[in-house]
Amino acid sequence: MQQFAQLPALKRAAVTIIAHLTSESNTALQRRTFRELDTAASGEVSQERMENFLTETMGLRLPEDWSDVLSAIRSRDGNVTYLQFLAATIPRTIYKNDESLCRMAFRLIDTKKDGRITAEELQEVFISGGISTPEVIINEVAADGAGYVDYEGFRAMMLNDD
Ligand SMILES: [Ca+2]
Repeated sequence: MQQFAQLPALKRAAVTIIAHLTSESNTALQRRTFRELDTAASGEVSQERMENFLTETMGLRLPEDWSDVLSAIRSRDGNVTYLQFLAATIPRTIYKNDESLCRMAFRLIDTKKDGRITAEELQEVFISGGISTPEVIINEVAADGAGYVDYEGFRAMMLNDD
């Protein structure tokens, strides 16, 4: 989860899409963990519940940048949904080893189907997520001054471990 918060925003968005697309057999452990967390079966868990689970049940120490981690995965009301949890905990090998998932995610964001993801498209696709700085997000990944991310750049971003 700590690593998830440090990913470029475009990659976090792509991983969230991939978490949606990947088969359930790939995410059985995550599903089980979330079910343990979500005792009310409401599909989301509170920040407090998440913290208690990690520290008391799992015996972990919260990372120093825990507030960054949380702001990367929680929704506006402060809760963490299953999809957000899944995106933050999905093993990288799932999309590293299965390029078709990367292609699907790229195509979903490239709404004009011209092989380039632009700030405008990012805004369109994630309008509900309230992306306020699509240009910044694109330029974080795009080649200098290009203003878009092509599939090659997208794939490289997904394979990059930073
Ligand atoms: Ca496009």
